[in-house]
Formats: sequence, C-alpha cells, structure tokens
Amino acid sequence: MALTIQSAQTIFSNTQVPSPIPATIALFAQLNVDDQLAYLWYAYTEMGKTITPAAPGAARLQLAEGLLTQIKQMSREEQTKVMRDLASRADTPISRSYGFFSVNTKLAFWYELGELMKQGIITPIPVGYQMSPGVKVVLEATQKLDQGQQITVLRNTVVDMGFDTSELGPSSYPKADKADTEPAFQRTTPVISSVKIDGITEPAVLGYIEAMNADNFDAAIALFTNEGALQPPFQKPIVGQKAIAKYMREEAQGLNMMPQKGICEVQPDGSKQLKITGVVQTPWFGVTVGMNISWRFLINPEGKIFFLAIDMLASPQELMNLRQV
Ligand code: 45D
Repeated sequence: MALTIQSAQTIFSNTQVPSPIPATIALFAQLNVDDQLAYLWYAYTEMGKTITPAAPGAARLQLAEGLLTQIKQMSREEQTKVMRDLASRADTPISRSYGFFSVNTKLAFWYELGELMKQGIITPIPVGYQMSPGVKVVLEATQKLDQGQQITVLRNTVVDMGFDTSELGPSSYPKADKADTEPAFQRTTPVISSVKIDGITEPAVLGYIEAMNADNFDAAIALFTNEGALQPPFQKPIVGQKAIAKYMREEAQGLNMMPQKGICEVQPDGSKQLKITGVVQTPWFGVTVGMNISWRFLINPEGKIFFLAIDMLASPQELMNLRQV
C-alpha cells in the first residue's frame, strides 16, 4: 500500500496529549484589540522577570527598520493605531509590509518596539485603556504554561498579526523579506556531532538531528523523499523538498535539538514509524528555555523520510510517555 500524508499524520496519535497552547491562543483571540495588545505587554513584561529574548542582530533589524523609523516619527495616537491595525490584521500599507516579513523579522520588529516601549518612546497601551476581565483570564491561563509553551504563545500571536499576504504573491511587495535574505542566527551552543538517542539507531533520524544541529539544511532535506512532508507544530504539512528547504532556512536556523529517547515500530511493508521525545532550544532564548517536543517520523522501506511531524508536548511528563496514554 502506498504511503499517504493523510495516513502518516495519524501515526502514534494514540500517544498524543492535546497541548494547552491552542486553547490559550483561542482565549486570546476572543479579546478585543486593545485587550490583546495589553495582554501581550503584560505577558511579555511578566515573562521578562525570568527570561528575555536575545537582541536581534543588526542585519535582521535592518529588515524591519523602515517600518520602525516611520512608527517612531508618529504621534502617540498614530502609534496606537498602527498597533491596533497589526493586531486586527487590517489592510493598511504598514500592516501589509509586516505581513511580508518572515517569522523572525516579525519577532525582531516587536522586540524593538518592546525596547522603545520600555524607554517610553512608544506607548504600550492605548491612552485611557481600561482592562476587561478577559485579559486576566488569559494571563492566568498563560501563567499555568511552562516557559517553552509561553514563548510559543507569544510567537504564534506575533506571526498571526498583520495583513494576511499569503494570497497576494511575492511580486506585490518589492523588498520581500524571504528565505534568500534571511540573516543567520549565531549558534550559542557547540554542536554535538555523534547523536545518541535511547532506543533509536535509524540512520535517517540520527542524520537528520546531526544535520539540523549544524544548520546543514541541504543534508537534512536530502534525507527526505522528493515528495516528503514536514509538519511543524500546529501547522499543515509542508510538502516537497523545495518547500521544506525554504521553510527550514526561514524558521529552523540556530535550533539546538536534544532528542532523548524513542521507539521504532517496523511495519509489514518495511516502512518504520518512530516517535522520539526531547528538548529543543531556540536561538531567541538560548539555553534558558527548553521546549518539550516530539518528532514523529515515517521512514519508507528505502530508509528515506516520507513524513516528519513536530509536536509540542503538553507536559514534561510526556517526555517519558512514548506508549499509549
Ligand atoms: O503586541 O525538527 C510587546 C521545526 C507588546 C523544524 C510585544 C522544529 C506589544 C523541524 C511586548 C512589544 C522548526 C519545525 C507585542 C523542529 C505586542 C524540527 C512583543 C521546531 C507582540 C524541532 C513581544 C522548532 C515579543 C521549534 C517581542 C519548536 C515576543 C521552535 C517575542 C520554537 C517572542 C521556537 C519570541 C519558538 C518568541 C520561539 C522571541 C517558540 C520566540 C519563540
């Protein structure tokens, strides 16, 4: 029987625990725009008492500089309007430009706005703002998450902001900031070249982790079948080597992957299903924040990766939990 992406998506589904991240984001999405901006400000400053993102490099900030310069020159009211437009995904020139930014440039843009807010150059919260009770509910839900989940909530809300440019095509914005202009992240930790995962000897898996930890995306992608798929957390599968390569260059740079243990089940057709749990660090937070995740691999009988899903774990206990729950 031929492997399909649809059936691959369901491997190990009986071992998965729903993540609280989408539930928290759903609560956030119900807030009105001003409450959303206030929530982000409180959540970010609260988080900042224990962890802070690394300052984005000059090359990355430069991609957002045009917008930041415009915003700095605005009145307080205009600045508030820009932030409301971003949060409500309005169709405005600034909101469109933002929509074309890569994930990491969007984060760098807000990082810089956050710095300007701390300096009092930009108002974090609209003048005369009155907090609604809903903000407290979402903040309390956020406090219950571990740090890896909290930074994922912030990241995903930032990614969703701005006008949705996905239907517009690359030509409608001249300086499209995409994979070819994506600046590199500095690696903070030394790369471990001989990967060891308890219970796993599959060469494609070990080779994948080793390549990713060296930002060697060409080597990682060569381990996939031509029509192979990568499914990042809370996303649809990205299909085909070319699309995966573009995604990796934009979003998988500088990650530190520390798989711990896994299981491998050989199927009658010779394909293998593997589930590995472990910890991933993002270059934004370095060694201070670990994200508990799992990798679910479907390897074809020829030893190539047909499907790989990355899932955020609901709890650290789940790291241990590879069998049915
Ligand atoms: O609105 O094997 C203010 C893949 C207030 C690849 C603010 C992977 C106003 C394959 C404070 C200014 C990539 C899928 C906002 C593995 C306001 C693979 C600012 C997984 C918004 C393992 C807020 C990788 C700010 C993973 C500045 C799981 C927020 C990577 C900044 C996960 C938030 C990476 C930042 C994550 C969050 C990174 C910098 C979750 C970064 C999060």
